[in-house]
Amino acid sequence: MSGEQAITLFDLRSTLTPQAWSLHACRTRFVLNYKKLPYTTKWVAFPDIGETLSAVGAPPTRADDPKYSVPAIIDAIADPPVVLSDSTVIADYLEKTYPEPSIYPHGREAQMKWLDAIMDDVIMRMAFMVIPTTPRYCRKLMRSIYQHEEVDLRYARLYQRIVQPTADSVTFEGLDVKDMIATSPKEEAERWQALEEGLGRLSALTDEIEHGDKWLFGTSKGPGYADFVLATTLNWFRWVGPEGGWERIRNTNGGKWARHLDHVKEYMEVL
Ligand SMILES: N[C@@H](CCC(=O)N[C@@H](CS)C(=O)NCC(=O)O)C(=O)O
Repeated sequence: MSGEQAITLFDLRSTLTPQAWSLHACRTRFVLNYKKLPYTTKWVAFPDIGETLSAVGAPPTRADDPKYSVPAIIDAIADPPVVLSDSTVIADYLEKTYPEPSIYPHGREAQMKWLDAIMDDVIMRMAFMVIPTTPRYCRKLMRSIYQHEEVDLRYARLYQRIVQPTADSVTFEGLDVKDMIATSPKEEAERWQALEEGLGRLSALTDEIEHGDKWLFGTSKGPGYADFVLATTLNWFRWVGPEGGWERIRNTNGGKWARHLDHVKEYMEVL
């Protein structure tokens, strides 16, 4: 299949190997890999997301600035090509257009309900540890990409809300990032406890699902979309979360989370 008949996935550029780490874009990559769709990744630096995506006609994902986010895709297999953004919109489109194998075993509604549980029990709890540490990490990454002053300034302006986490305007999912930074060992311990409780609750939820031996939200035939969302979440924590954080949780709940990341490896190729 020629390059023109492939899908382009817009993802965040980084100095990691492989580069992929975006919580949301990795969801799309899992779906593309699982459905064996031909694709290439276009790596976009965080400050260039808006300019790059508006230029290709990707729909904005937010009403207010910053209006654009990754993932976005251009499906050039379709005629005319289809340009989309937002991980859930893209997942629905890929499922409808390329139905086999399905990412929605147990039905879309069930997968979305489990996605909400992952959000409440894991993402929001991890966010208190990842978001406050990511700015430092992003800045280091970006400095190594951008050398000259002009771009560094541009980056600083665009990233104000995350590179200066003490600024009043910094929010994540409606939370002020400065309130997310633990200010005492007691608070730090409470964050860990909240995450461990959340993981415990999610673990109990997965035990209620008839999912076969391998997948937590799928069937004996294959994974479900929530398996991919959980995997991107665990990887996010592992790659850009607090130092030693993954080691602390990987073997909780009977080693379920470490096993899960082993299982998804086959769909983690970065093309
Ligand atoms: N609702 C969107 C959210 C995507 C999102 O927040 N992506 C982040 C990277 S993980 C992003 O591009 N952020 C750019 C920004 O906030 O300026 C989705 O599900 O795709």
